[in-house]
Amino acid sequence: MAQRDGIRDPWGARTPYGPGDPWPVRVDSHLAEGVGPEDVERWVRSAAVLHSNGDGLDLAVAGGRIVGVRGCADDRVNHGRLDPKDLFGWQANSARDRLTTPLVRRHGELVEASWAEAMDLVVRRSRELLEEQGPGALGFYTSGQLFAEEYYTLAAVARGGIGTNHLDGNTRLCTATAAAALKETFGCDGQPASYTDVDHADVIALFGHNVAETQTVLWSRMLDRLAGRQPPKLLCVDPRETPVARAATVHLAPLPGTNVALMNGLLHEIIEHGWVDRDYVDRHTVGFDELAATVADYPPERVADICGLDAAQVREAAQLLGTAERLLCTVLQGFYQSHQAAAAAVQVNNLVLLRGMLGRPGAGVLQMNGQPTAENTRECGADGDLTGFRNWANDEHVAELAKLWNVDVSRIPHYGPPTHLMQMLRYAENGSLRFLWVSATNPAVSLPDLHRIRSILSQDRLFLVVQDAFRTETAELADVVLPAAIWGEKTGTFTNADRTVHLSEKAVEPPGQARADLDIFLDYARRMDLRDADGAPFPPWTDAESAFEAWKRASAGRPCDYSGLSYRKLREVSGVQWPCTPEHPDGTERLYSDGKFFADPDYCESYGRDLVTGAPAEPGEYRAMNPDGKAMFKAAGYFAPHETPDADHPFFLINGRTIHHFHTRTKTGRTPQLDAAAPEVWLEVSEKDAAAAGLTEGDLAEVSTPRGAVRAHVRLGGIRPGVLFMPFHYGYWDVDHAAGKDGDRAANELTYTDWDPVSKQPLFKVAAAALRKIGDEPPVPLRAAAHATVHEELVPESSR
Ligand SMILES: Nc1nc2c(c(=O)[nH]1)N[C@H]1C(S)=C(S)[C@@H](COP(=O)(O)OP(=O)(O)OC[C@H]3O[C@@H](n4cnc5c(=O)[nH]c(N)nc54)[C@H](O)[C@@H]3O)O[C@H]1N2
Ligand SMILES: Nc1nc2c(c(=O)[nH]1)N[C@H]1C(S)=C(S)[C@@H](COP(=O)(O)OP(=O)(O)OC[C@H]3O[C@@H](n4cnc5c(=O)[nH]c(N)nc54)[C@H](O)[C@@H]3O)O[C@H]1N2
Ligand SMILES: [Mo]
Repeated sequence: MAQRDGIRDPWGARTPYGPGDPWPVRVDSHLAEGVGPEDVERWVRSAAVLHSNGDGLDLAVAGGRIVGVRGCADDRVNHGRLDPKDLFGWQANSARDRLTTPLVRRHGELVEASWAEAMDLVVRRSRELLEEQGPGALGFYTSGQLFAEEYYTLAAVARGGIGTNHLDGNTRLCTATAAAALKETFGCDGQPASYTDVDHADVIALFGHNVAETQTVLWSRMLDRLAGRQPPKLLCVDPRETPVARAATVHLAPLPGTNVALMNGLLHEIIEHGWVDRDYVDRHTVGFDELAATVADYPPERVADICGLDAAQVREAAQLLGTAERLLCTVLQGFYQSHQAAAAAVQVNNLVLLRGMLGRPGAGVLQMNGQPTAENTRECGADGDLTGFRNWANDEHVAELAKLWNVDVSRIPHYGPPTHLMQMLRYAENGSLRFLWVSATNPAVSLPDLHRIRSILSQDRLFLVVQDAFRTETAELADVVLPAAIWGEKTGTFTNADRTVHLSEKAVEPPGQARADLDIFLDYARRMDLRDADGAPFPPWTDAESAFEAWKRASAGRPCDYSGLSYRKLREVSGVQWPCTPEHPDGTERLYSDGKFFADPDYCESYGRDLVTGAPAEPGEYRAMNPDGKAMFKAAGYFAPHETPDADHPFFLINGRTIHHFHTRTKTGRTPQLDAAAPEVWLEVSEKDAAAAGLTEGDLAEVSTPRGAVRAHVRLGGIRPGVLFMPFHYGYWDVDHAAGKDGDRAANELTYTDWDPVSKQPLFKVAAAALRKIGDEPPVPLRAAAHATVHEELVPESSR
């Protein structure tokens, strides 16, 4: 078992393979300094928690502590490999500043309290508000990082117990657009393709997806194909020169916010050249004529003009897509968080439908997830849909859920779609929402327009409960802070971006009085005395395994069917893809291989929305449009973003991730190797723009938008001129507050309050900004070895 230096060598050694061959095993591991394999007392099964890839791993335990990790050779996702964050990030579990007791606010200060005191406050405020204002005064904002059992419990508590419609996850910021795009095209959420499609594809197209830094093990799989015989060709669509762009056969760097125009141009060419699988389209889809009519207006010249590209590049990309035999497409935040998010993501679905690239090896679409358990938030109904991908607008689905929970159907709010987060914040801002319980997310850094977010969350009239493992920027604003056990300290299941379910087992005790989120939610339900229609305690389950059994029943017969799974089975097999039923006990590799969809009017999760206005379709309209439950082409014209560069703010500002950090760095900032690799925020500027602003590498610059100004050191290159990029990871927990630096470090000081009309996902990646040099300090050397290995790594010749 070799130790791997994931900083110096982010993707590890190549293990080349050819199309259709099995991806070779390569086991990565890292043990704490001074710990050898012989010192490990137990290996405990889990999977990676710092992205959505779902890499199977074992936690090494010695002396009651986690002392390392090892990839699982037999796991279907990673074949033993681990990502740099996973090799080191487990050290954050034993950070000295973990929360170990509840905190309550007294005379303006957060002070330690017992669980009984803290929960009494939470329950008292809940009851007062229920009595005074009703359930609509209470809101719950959860995560994409808990376990399925925990989301299912929270959904039952909020919708079936309290009866509020205000429950959403931070998946709203993350994969609401993935879910929306799948619902628009296939009538239901659920990932069509499988990671194994990488093994077979001859063209892989990545749309706004920097897989090399955000799902490094999946990128290793792609690199291994690129290094083997008959390598696939890559298309990369990203305004930056990411490692993916450098490996690509064709790299399109469109202006930010122009994805719909570009996609329409590509579809135009596909139709124009007859690269359409007519038989597939005729048999399995509706809506082709409308799509063809819309994209007819997007010839390559017009598209090139809108996107800032050459028409020849658009043609070249279209040819690559149009002549592929096994085309795999992936989509992520460059589409989901940009302008016309859902409309753009849907066009990628349209591409695979046009080409008949679905349900067979190497062909398909991965509308990616980001967080480790975002899929579960969606399935369990802890976001904008009802449990089990049920349709809130279908009375029979609501009745089915009421029966399952044995509660009156009127208890489950379904007068309109579940309230999305940005709307919940608006209710808090205007005072109708008075109680907000935030679990496993850090909105004071991760939401757009932070000045506004801080002012909403710090209002006196809002009772804010924060359930976290650390004293985050959000916890600082809370009335009650509840200390949570995290991954490695509790048991539960989680599902990755290609529907693979893993069991993550408790390896060590949580610190101090920290408790599993599941236990906290159930404790709240008992203290609130929530009951079902027969007066029995609700929810009736009591621990992780009984919650899982209940969730299996809730999922049975729905697309995300877990009924064939059990903890026992997940202990035997490292990763099983849903649907997994008694009839299909090994799970399901690809959806829709039989050309049948979850889109039947009586079964679908959603009746769809207008791609431009977001207006929901009526059940009757849907039935008339798609009576037989086929896949649906949906078209959208391009229109300009709401904020574009002008004389005062001449740049497009985008933001996103770097390989070494996870989100607001509560874990990776407390991991020595990762923190040292990327200790401070930076700004990526093209050489041309830097020269014009009198900036060189390492200079301190200020980037400003109408919302705020942030200071960062300049990194030159890697981005198209006119565009600036900043990582969004850096907040304020590790800056010296006395120095008065609050408000000038987080990228979200600069973003604005706006969201996609269809998915309601905030538009993080759209802003117009100004840039200037500040101070006369000598430049700070930034090109750390770690940065260089990621951004200057040579790419195999074969892939060019
Ligand atoms: N290292 C690391 N890995 C992670 C995470 C992390 O925090 N750190 N987080 C996980 C999570 S929750 C998520 S959601 C995923 C996100 O994974 P990705 O989506 O791959 O990451 P991002 O960096 O947010 O955005 C991807 C790319 O979108 C490009 N982009 C910006 N605007 C546009 C546009 O208008 N059009 C196009 N075509 N591209 C654009 C950016 O240049 C960027 O390279 O990563 C997961 N993995
Ligand atoms: N500008 C900009 N903003 C963005 C994005 C972007 O690309 N650009 N991306 C968006 C996306 S895709 C995402 S996913 C969000 C992420 O945004 P957040 O969800 O705010 O990010 P995290 O830092 O992961 O916050 C998770 C919190 O949960 C805690 N935690 C971890 N495990 C557990 C647990 O088991 N129980 C409990 N109770 N707590 C736990 C962690 O300590 C941490 O404080 O950011 C969004 N914001
Ligand atoms: Mo995300």
